[in-house]
Amino acid sequence: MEDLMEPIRTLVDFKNGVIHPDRVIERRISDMQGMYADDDALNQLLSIDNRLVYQVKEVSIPEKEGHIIYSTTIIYPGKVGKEYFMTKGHFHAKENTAEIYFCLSGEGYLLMQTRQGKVSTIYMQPGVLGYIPPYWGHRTINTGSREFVFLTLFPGDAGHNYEIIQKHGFAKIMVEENGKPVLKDNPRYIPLKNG
Ligand code: S6P
Ligand code: ZN
Repeated sequence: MEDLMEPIRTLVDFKNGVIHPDRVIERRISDMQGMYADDDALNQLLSIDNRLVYQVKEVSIPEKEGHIIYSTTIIYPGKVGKEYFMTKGHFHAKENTAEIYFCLSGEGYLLMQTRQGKVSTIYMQPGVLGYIPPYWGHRTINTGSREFVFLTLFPGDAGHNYEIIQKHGFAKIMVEENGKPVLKDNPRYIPLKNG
């Protein structure tokens, strides 16, 4: 019983996410360089204000097999050019691990992609649970006019691999056209050679 841990009670607010997080990760426009199709639009925004794009509120859970890590993400409303504010996106380092996203408020899309470039999306609104099976890279996009807030749960030993998305991007991007979100081919996408 050397690993016996005390149970944890966490208060989660539907608008603000985890109320007393152990750690808050902030991603601003400057952290998102190279991730949007329109570099000029990003640099222009950056010259005005290095706005907060999203925040992850984490609870300290051991990053070990057997545990379930949970956190909430808030993506603020906004766009870089025509592209909506979004997370960086990643694969899990241990790729055969799944994840659950549960929308608490706002709206947006869960964009998923395999190494082979197969794409899938789930429209998220309060009450929608999105299941990300093993082997799917994932990113979330706020297509609404308010904060998009969701809870995530994933295996303790999943880990994160940001490199693939940073180098190759997602095959699709979500842009606003005539006031509506539209999924388009990403001009910056570089397919992986061997999947
Ligand atoms: C972790 C999970 C989420 C994201 C968060 C931010 O496996 O998928 O908690 O970390 O939504 O996204 P990203 O891509 O910057 O980690
Ligand atoms: Zn994940």
